[in-house]
Formats: sequence, C-alpha cells, structure tokens
Amino acid sequence: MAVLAPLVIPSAFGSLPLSYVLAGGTLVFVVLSVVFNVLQQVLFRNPNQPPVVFHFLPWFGSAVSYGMDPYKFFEDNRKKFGDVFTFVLLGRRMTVALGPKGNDFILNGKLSDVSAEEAYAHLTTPVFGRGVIYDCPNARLMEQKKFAKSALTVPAFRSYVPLIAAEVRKYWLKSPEFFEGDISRQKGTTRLMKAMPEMTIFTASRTLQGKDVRAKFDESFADLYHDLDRGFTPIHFVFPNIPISSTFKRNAAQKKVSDTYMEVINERRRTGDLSELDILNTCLRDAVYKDGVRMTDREIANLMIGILMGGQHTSAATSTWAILHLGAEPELQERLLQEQIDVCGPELRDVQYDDLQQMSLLNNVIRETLRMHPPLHSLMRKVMSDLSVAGTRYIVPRGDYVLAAPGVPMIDNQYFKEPRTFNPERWLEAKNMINLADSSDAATISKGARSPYLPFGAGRHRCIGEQFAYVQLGTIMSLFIREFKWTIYGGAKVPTPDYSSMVTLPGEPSSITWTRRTK
Ligand code: 81H
Repeated sequence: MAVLAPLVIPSAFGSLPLSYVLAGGTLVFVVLSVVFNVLQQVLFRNPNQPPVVFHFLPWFGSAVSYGMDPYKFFEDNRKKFGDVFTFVLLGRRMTVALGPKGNDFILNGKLSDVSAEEAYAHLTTPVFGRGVIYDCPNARLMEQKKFAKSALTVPAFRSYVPLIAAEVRKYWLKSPEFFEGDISRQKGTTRLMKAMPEMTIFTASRTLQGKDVRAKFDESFADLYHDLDRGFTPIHFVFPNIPISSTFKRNAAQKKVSDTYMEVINERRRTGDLSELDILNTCLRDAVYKDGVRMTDREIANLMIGILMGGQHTSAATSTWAILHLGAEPELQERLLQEQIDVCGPELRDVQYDDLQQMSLLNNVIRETLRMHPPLHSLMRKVMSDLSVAGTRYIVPRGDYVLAAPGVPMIDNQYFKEPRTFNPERWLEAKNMINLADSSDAATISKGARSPYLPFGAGRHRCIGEQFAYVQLGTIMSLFIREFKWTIYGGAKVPTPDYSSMVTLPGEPSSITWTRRTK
C-alpha cells in the first residue's frame, strides 16, 4: 500500500481527499451549533433564570466584548437587562449582579452557596502550590489569613517604611530606568510597567518576607519568579494545563521557588533568628490551626508565594496608574510636595510610618487611583446550590458562576460626581464619599458590602493587604514626589485600561519623562 498517497474517501460526488471531508464536516458542525445556539436563545428563555446576553458562538459566548472592556459590557447590558444577567464566557455561565446589592449578594454569599476556591483554584494552585489559599478548605484559608494578618501590625509597618525607602533608592541608583549608576543624571524617561513591578517586588519581599528572601531576587529568584508570573495569566485561567512552554515553566518554577523558601525556612530555624517582623517569621512561630494541626514548611512556603503574587500585580498596577495621573497634573505634584514639607519639615527628613498617616492628600491620591482603577474588575464564585436572587424571581442554578464587579459603582455618577475625573479632593467631603441616601437600602444590605467603594472586596474573602498597600504605595510615592517632577511621555493623556492581563493595567506606552527636583 502507498503510505504517502493522500487518503481518499468515496462519496456521492466521487472521491474526495480526507482533508476536504474533515474541513466540510467541521464547517457543517460549526454552522449547526451556531444555528442551534441562536435558536435555543431565541426560543427557550427560562423566566426563572436571569436573561442571557445574546451571543452567536456557543462556548465562546460574550468572551470578546467582555474581555475587551468589561465595564462597557456591564453598562450596555445593565441598560438592557438591569442589574442581574447571565453571559456565557468560554464554556462557563457567568451571572453578573451589579450595584452595592449585587456585591453584597455575591461577596457575602453563604459558604454553602458560593465557592471562591471552585472558581480560582485551577488558576492559583499551579502557581502558589498545594495546601494553601484555594487549595484547602475555606476554614483553613480563614486561618491562613489570620496568620498573615497578625504580622501586619503597626510596629511592623513602622519597621517597613525605612526598608521600603532604602530599596527604592537602591533601585533608582542602579536601574537604567532612572540613574543607572550616574547620580548626577538630571532627567530621563521611565517605562513604568518595567520600573514599578521591580520596585514592588523588591519592597514587598524585603518587608513581608525578610532580608534573606529579598536577596534571592538578585540571584535565582528573578527569572523563576518571572516564569511563575507568566503562568498567572488569563490563558491559564481558561486552560490551566494547556501544553505550552509557559505552563511547563510555571510548574518547574513553582517547585524551585517553593524549595527555595524551604531552604530559607531551614536556615532561619538553624540560626534561630526570627527577629524581623515579617510574615514568614510569624508563620514559623504561630501557624498552628485551631484543631492543633501545624502548617507544614511546604505550606508556609507556598503561602509566601501566594502573598507575594497577590501584592505584586495589584500594587504595581496601582502605583503605575497613580504616577500616570499625577503626570497629567503637575499642579497636584506641587501640592503633594508641599504636604511632604508640611509633615516632614522643610529639610524633608526621611518619611516615617506616622508621617504617612498625616499625609491626607497623598492617601486620597491612592484612594482615588483605586476608585478609578481597582486592580480586579471581576470577582467570581462558583454556585454550589441553586441561589435565589432577592427581589427577583430568578434562581441562579448550581454550576453557574456569579460575578461581582465592585468597580461598577465606583464609576457610577449615582455615587461619585463626575466619576471619570481624577479628583482626590472628592474624598475630603464625606458626603461625596459614600452615598447611602436611601436608608431603606442600607437595612437590606448586610456587613461590609454596602459601600459603593470596595477596591479591596468584602466578606470572607476580603483583601488582607489593604494597610500594607497604603504603606508601600505611600512610601514609594513620597520618595517619588520629593525627587522628581514628571509628565507623561510625549505629552500623552493617561492611557486607557488594558483588560487582557490578570489585573487592569494602563495600556502601553506607560512612560513618563522626569526631571530631578533641585534640593
Ligand atoms: C483576574 C481575576 C483574579 C485574579 C481573581 C483572583 C485572583 C487571586 C477575567 C487574588 C489576587 C487579590 C489572590 C492572590 C493571592 C492570594 C489571594 C488572592 C479576572 C477575574 C479574576 C481577572 F476576565 F486569587 F489570585 F476573568 F493573588 F493569596 F480574567 N487573581 N489578589 N491579589 N491581591 N489581592 O485574589 O478577569
């Protein structure tokens, strides 16, 4: 038999090569599934379930319009359907519940009704490792958050501020984005999406995890961490184990980074030096669950990966957005400098934790940045048992996902005047902060999720990193304001958001042009 001759299939039209038959079959299949999918949406609408956003392609559903601009997608569909609707996203049915009530419904959902680990573990576990965060029962996560949180005290923050400042100065001096060893440099251009992630990882590792962990980022960790990072992307959210190089590199890097933390742990045990106020030391001392089970070293190692990864993308994105907004408003930079002088004196002594608490304009800049650019636009939970939506006849069926978008009220003019304007001043007027005019609403909305401003989420999964983020961002920004004046590169406007990454990033080129302030 002639092995190399193309396979030929007999048919009504004579003989066709196999490839034609396959292509034709695929085409027929696609056309039929599109037709079926459309007919099904038009003919069978379940009145007891939320309306479904119309889509031509089965499985893909609304992936393109949601993925390009989720806020526009939410707004468009809110006009059509109201606060509650369902859309198909890459094989999953996502039910959105918008507004403060929707946030409360999802973020304060009962543990037996909604599960974060069922929504996120396939993304996070291959990156963080086993036994922690979403790879354990929720009760364990609650205690892990407590262990980590117990390290995030005011005395710890006091010790962090000078450590952050030292890391920032060291980075400026050596980085080509700043002085590149030439301290006399008076002007330059900085690609923020390069500089801010680096400053974030150096400052977070130094403070939250200690000198020894920080030192690893000058050696083995930098590349490994990069590989881990590239496994923390939307493609791996959809296809956790897609056989591409980033998947294999992610898996290898997870093991190596985790092993390296275990070496650090062993070394700290050997020397008995647990003096630094970092989370690793707190866990080594205190991480015993209520049932008497102690976290293993492996679990502590993996928790360290998760904590660093959590702070990394969110903080780097936020500092970048803040610096871009200030770049568009030189006058605001001058007022921030005046605040530095007012709080730290005309000699501008080194900033301390207690100084940061006095810098209301600076904190309002961070607050306003998070209002306009919360790092996570969508928070998801898997529905574990049929869920009825209060005030509607809708039942969200088990197996669906629910999606909260805390960023939606934050840009709604019902809650924030001129929501698209960057105006840190708005936070000075309490009445502009949280509009709870309708107190009958307040009564129906329970703990924590009633605010229209939730950049750190709410409920049992609320972020524990908020105070640390303010310390880290506040210190980095204080130094920046003292050292530089800057504008957005090429006189451009603040870039539009890019939603194709894990967190909402400014689109490229996110560069600034700076000059040194003469002191
Ligand atoms: C991204 C997400 C998403 C990203 C959800 C959850 C997480 C996270 C679209 C995180 C991030 C929060 C986290 C850690 C470490 C940790 C605990 C939590 C989305 C939707 C959801 C894009 F379109 F779980 F991974 F679907 F990092 F220990 F892709 N990350 N996080 N970090 N700090 N705070 O919640 O949109």
